[in-house]
Amino acid sequence: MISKTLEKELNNQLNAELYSAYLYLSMAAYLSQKNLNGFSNWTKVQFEEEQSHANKLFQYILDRGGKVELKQINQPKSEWNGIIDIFENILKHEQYITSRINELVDIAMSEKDHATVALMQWYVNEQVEEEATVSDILDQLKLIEGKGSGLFMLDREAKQRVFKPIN
Ligand code: OFO
Repeated sequence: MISKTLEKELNNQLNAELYSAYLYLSMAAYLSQKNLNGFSNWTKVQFEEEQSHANKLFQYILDRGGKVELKQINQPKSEWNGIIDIFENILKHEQYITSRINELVDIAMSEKDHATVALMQWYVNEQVEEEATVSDILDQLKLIEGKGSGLFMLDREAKQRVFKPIN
């Protein structure tokens, strides 16, 4: 059984992951409208990843005898100022998610809830990977000033991304 505090925080994180999914889906639509179909694919794959992050929490709360409470998902933005703005926003968002995950680890540790600490460790590692990937893409986009043949190449590369189910 998880504590009421952790149950609430895990439900909040479930909501945050669903919001992340929603945000990436909104970005996928915007990028498709801008004919950046590779990056649209990239954010659409991220949308799927975020859903799987949410699902992992959903299952964990249930496995620990907790109650899943689905809250309202905030409306994401639908307009950005081009591809660099998109990736700057992604990086900022993922840094925010990382800070939330770290807080959850702190709470789980203070409660000596080892199972939740172990679960959250998976998210800690995932955030390191996400932030690194997004920083790399952002650096490359800045290098080519988000335009021209460089953008065409990066967009083509982004089209190769495929969703890999997590365990
Ligand atoms: Fe769930 O990792 Fe991004 O937000």
